[in-house]
Amino acid sequence: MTADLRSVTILVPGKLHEHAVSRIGDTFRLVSIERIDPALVTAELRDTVHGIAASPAIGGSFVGPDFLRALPKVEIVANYGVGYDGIDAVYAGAHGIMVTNTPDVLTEEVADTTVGLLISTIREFSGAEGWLRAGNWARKGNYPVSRLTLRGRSIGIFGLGRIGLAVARRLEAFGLPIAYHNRRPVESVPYAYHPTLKGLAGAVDTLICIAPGGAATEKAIDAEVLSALGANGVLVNIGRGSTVDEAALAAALANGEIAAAGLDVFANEPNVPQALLDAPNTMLLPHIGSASVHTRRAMADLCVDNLVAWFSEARALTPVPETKHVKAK
Ligand code: NAP
Ligand code: 8YV
Repeated sequence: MTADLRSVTILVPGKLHEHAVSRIGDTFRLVSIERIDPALVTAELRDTVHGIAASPAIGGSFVGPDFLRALPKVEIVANYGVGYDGIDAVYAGAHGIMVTNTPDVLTEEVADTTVGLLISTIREFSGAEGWLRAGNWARKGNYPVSRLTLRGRSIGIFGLGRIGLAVARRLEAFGLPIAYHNRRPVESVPYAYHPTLKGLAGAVDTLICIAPGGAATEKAIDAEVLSALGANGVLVNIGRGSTVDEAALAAALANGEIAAAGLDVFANEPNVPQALLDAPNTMLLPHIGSASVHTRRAMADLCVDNLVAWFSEARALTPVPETKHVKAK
């Protein structure tokens, strides 16, 4: 690597994938602090840090105006993850700071996880395995047949983007009809578009959320949407926990207003509300959508490749839309 990059200081606040940390250390001057917190920014960091690599989705921390103001020389924030709701990208874009994320390299993995979560939720794989491991198969006989089936279901996708489309293609191959809701219809897809989320929920019995988090989708899946989904309804959320009103969801499950839910993401990770832990007919996963060695390494590489491209070629490989206009200094 060139001597130039060695003199560029990159801050890693909090935990980051070890391959990303190792590549940053081999390529740049790496500094770290315990968490994303402006109070931890020293005068030395203030004067020297030109880039940040972070995974703000973990632990609910946020790269916001306070943190960016504390680091006035920062030119780029490289997010480890495609969802960048942990960064104030609008503020960054307005202040000449590039934000990058890690799209595409995780799309197929997350789509695979979504389909696995959907089937496990409906066919109760977790409960059935627990039955076997507890010795109930030999002692009591067969695990009860599942109340629910994927057969005959109609799928609604909230967020037909890169991952949503990969999920749709998989489920199309399962012989299931697909509809979706985005702010805008997607051209050249054969799926039915619904201009409102409630309209989509009312038209299907299986709602899969793979929309981004943030203010625009905050608690979008609320009591009304769940009621529209109906008593045979299944919700799968692999997008962001903030998109679901978790109290309303727990109540809907407890009261039988919907039939089941499969959740990979939660509003306040890693804390899962007791009401959801207690709710019947749920499959709960600890945010593992992209979590294979293969895919996490590809995400780490793309996160660091963005920093390398920025500081050696004055361009970002995968800028987020809010900062596409930002030019290197
Ligand atoms: P993407 O290609 O940008 O797709 C996002 C889709 O959501 C777009 O179709 C967009 O369409 C729609 N959308 C955005 N805001 C909306 C709103 N306010 N109302 C309705 N629709 C909206 O992103 P992606 O790569 O598929 O990733 C999607 C999300 O998945 C990420 O942001 C992240 O939160 C989540 N994710 C989770 C995991 C996990 O491990 N569980 C892993 C990866 C990603 P319009 O712009 O037309 O509205
Ligand atoms: C990551 C994700 O695990 O890419 C995303 O948006 O939610 C996951 O792939 C997460 O961002 C890593 O912190």
